[in-house]
Amino acid sequence: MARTRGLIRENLPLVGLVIEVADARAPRATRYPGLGRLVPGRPILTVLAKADLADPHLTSAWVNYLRNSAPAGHCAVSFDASDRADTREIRRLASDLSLRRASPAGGRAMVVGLPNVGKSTLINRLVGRASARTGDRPGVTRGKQWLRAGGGLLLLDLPGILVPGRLPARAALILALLGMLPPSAFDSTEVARYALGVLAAARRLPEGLVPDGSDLLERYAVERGHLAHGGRPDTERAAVALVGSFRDGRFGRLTLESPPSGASGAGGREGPDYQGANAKRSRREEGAT
Ligand SMILES: Nc1nc2c(ncn2[C@@H]2O[C@H](COP(=O)(O)OP(=O)(O)OP(=O)(O)O)[C@@H](O)[C@H]2O)c(=O)[nH]1
Ligand SMILES: [Mg+2]
Repeated sequence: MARTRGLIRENLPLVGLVIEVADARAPRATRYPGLGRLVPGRPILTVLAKADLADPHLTSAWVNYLRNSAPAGHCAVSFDASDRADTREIRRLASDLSLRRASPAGGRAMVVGLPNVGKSTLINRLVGRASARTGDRPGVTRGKQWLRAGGGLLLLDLPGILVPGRLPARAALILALLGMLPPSAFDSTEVARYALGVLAAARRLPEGLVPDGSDLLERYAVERGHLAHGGRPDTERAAVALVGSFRDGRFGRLTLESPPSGASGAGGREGPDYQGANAKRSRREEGAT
């Protein structure tokens, strides 16, 4: 959304800190790539939200990686909206970092990130009540809104920013799977097939579904009773159901991307980057990364 980039530029002089929200399940694909250039001269606190849905070991590895690789003065932290200790820690960090700037920008922070990543939810936790509207679809916040978070902290809630241009195929699949793209922007059967590839690699396929080379989505549709006329598997309906279950964490805590190798993680564990069914094509389309 070009309009959100305009709002960020316009309001930058008013804040001492930028709080960047990304999804702990895919901290690479869900960060806005040009953020540093968009907010020059401001520290960035990267918050890996929805940590309750992500693999905790990989979340620690990502936080370590981001802390070690970020420019001085920046910071990274994970966030589970149901964990009060996480909220307290972010409130403390945000106050400290934003107050490094003199008033009036000191003590003020803007919260930025892709649509549906959890910006307004984070703000509501920091504020201590449901002041900003939230919802499980992209595009809930439409205008800007300042909210007082206590401890002298003032927060700016903004609509989501969209990555400009065409996304690499794998990033698009991840964003679609995590609910950060409007349903009109992707083919749900393609996204469901990617999700099934992830679940197969993680050995988390729904019970009764064995990866034997045949079409997993068709068999999932049959198993779940998603049938069209004539008893054919209704892969569209099955795909929507599967993607919904994945987003709700019903297949367990899963992270889709690991930090670059060599990054120190808790316990030294590195998870696979799930390439899903489109592995070869995606890598080719993304080019050397
Ligand atoms: N499980 C879980 N869900 C979360 C968490 N944080 C946010 N959500 C859910 O994610 C969805 C999106 O949250 P919002 O706070 O509305 O996201 P947003 O970034 O403000 O979205 P837009 O305003 O549409 O750009 C909502 O359904 C939230 O309940 C979290 O820590 N854990
Ligand atoms: Mg919002």
